Amino acid sequence: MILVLGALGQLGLELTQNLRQSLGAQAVLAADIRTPSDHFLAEGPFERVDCCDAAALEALFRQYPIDQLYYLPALLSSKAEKFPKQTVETNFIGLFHSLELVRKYPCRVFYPSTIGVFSADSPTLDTPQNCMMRPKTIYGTTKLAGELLCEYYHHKYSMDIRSIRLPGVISHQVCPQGGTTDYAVEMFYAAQNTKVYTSYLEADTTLDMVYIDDAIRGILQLMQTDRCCLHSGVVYNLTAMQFSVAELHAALREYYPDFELCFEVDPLRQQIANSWPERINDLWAREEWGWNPQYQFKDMVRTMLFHLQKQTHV
Ligand code: AKB
Repeated sequence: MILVLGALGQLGLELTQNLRQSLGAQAVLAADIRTPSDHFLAEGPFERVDCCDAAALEALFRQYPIDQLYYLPALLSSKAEKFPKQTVETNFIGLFHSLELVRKYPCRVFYPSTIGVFSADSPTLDTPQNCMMRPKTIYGTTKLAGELLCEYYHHKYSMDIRSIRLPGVISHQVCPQGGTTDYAVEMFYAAQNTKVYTSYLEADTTLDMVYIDDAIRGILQLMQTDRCCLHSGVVYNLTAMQFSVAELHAALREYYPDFELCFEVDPLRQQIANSWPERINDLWAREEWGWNPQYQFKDMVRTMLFHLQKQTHV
């Protein structure tokens, strides 16, 4: 059975749905600290659990025959700055408890990392897998520490742990919350509804992004790869597209010509964005497990608008 911790988040919801479609609803145990909708509850097994509660997590491992764990709970970059203690607990301590349990109840583990592990000291373009990484945010710090913890358990106890450094994820089912790349999703909703968006990032800020379907496909592809092909070890850079705030606005104006963009730059989020790379190098993911995104910028814009229009007409 697969355990998805953090199943109600932006990645968790779509990952759970995707796994349930291919393996059957009963094969995937969704868990989250939040309360699910009745609709979600009806779709398959769910347990309410705090990822920082080691005893509650152990009860799940005792009760269910778990052979894969997706550890998805996280506070994202900008919210993390406001809640550093909760960030350390969720992004790192919960992971530590989970890895300790996996020593006892062996299973394959996925841990999402982020482009936030890089910093202003890292190369901005073509950022290699291994380079100078000195994040100045609590988000980047906990995620980099999480990566190192995964590598430690992998090397020390031969545990099968896999991780991807995700860029901003663009999706339409669950809005991301508390991130720096969230503006991209917010802008789609604004283009469709209010026809005006006030950006907290400057017009020329360019960041790495991926469309949700590609992100989920990548995660599942990595999890299904034979361990012997993963020469680099545990963590992989991944990217699909790069665009600036102004470029997304221009693309949306092709569909909504009266869509306006204003600015009220948030110094905190701008500083975070400035410290992240514009395009990371994901050659190892392409070579070792066949990463190949299907959505480029224009495909992503078209697909997002298609889904959002469908939601409006339901
Ligand atoms: C964030 O903006 O904090 C996240 C991320 C890139 O890790 N979306």
